[in-house]
Amino acid sequence: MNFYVMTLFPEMIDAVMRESIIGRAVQNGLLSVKTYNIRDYAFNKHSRVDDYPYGGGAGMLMQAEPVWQTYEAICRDAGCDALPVIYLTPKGRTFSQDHAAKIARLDHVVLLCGHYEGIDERVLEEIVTDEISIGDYVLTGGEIPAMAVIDAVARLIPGVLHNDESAETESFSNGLLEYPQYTRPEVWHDRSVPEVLLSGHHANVEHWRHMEALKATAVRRPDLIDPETLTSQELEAVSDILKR
Ligand code: 6GU
Repeated sequence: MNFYVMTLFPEMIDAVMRESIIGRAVQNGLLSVKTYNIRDYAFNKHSRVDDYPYGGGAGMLMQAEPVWQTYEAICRDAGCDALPVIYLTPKGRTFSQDHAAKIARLDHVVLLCGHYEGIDERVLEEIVTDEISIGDYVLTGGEIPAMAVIDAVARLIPGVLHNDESAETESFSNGLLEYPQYTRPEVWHDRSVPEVLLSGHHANVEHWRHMEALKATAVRRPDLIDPETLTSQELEAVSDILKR
């Protein structure tokens, strides 16, 4: 899996991608994250990449040509005629686990980080294949969203997570939020670990975890639950919560 990030702040991405699980995966050759500074592809001697919007208004826009030249350089490096380009913008579709899974199947993907008030629409029309937002709030640029996308996709690539970090059992992989977890000591601040977890009865533990996950989801994210798909026992456990 090869990520190519078009940005005005490559150091931001490079620094984060060296750390932790993603850093280890890059070291192990399971993924690559290559940053391209759009300013390096400015076509004027002052390395300017922004200009005033036609029609007036506040703020500056990123010009089309440096973005285009950066994209062309990436295509040359990747040895491809064209590449999928995801533009990180608050106008995009909200990023989800499904979206991450689809991206994880690609060999190459370009992430375009906007800054200023936006990017000249014409280069977006020519190169962008998908637009992603990471939520309904506005950030100063697309770098943090790009890193969120890389992180969510990377952990789905086989080998990136070790067995004890498995992607399987966590929030969203089964459409539910995570069940509560406990480690030693057995009693802390007068709070005991739920009895069933000490029982050694694997099936009971699994059942308890499933019901806790379902209840947590009903309380926090009822929008993730379709009551039609629940068994009568599940429905009984959450119907009061869902009615609230
Ligand atoms: Cl992708 N970009 C910016 N600038 N702000 C955001 C965002 C993206 N997603 C949520 N807020």
